Amino acid sequence: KRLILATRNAGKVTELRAILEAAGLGVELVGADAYPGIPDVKETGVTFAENALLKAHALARATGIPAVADDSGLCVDVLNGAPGIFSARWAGTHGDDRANLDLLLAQLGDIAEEHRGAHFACAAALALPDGTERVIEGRLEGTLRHTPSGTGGFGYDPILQPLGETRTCAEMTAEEKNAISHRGKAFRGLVPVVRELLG
Ligand code: ITT
Repeated sequence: KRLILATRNAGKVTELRAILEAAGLGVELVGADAYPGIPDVKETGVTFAENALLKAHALARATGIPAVADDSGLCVDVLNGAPGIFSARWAGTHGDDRANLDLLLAQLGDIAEEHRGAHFACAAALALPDGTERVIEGRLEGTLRHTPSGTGGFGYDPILQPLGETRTCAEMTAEEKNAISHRGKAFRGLVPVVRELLG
């Protein structure tokens, strides 16, 4: 049984593969790179779930294989949930993590600790070629530091300090972060769904 993950991020493939293997489902996970020539889908949804579903359906349709896709981002309380689905291109250029983070810190200015609440959100969608779909969402709640700290992870990790933690996500090992992260929760939540639909 094959499952394809709609990402070019090798780290995500490794993370989901480990979760599926631990569950002993007998499912082989491959990255979208294994199927070259599939056009990128326009992420026109207004929620993480809508965008994840768009990507999963497009890939399942194009390959004829069950597909998983995730969409994620940082939602800041005082910004009414922004950058949200625009997290990867908040400062204009897709994937310019440093510029995105610097802009966000500038927007927050010296707003006090108690008003710096934020969460990472992830929606993981599974779509079958016949159109069957499921979505699982995960969150990681925390507060935003005034200055970045740590070199691990990516994106906004150096400024998000999870609730109950003294470190930022960028100061944790990948394993420590996966155990509590929005994506870890959403991917682990996919296990029963994969068992139901592919098992
Ligand atoms: P894909 O190829 O899988 O689409 P992406 O980086 O473009 O990867 P994501 O949906 O994974 O898209 O992430 C969107 C943005 O949200 C990402 O660029 C970060 O700025 C932020 N983000 C998401 N998850 C994060 C995490 O675990 N830590 C830090 N920032 C995160």
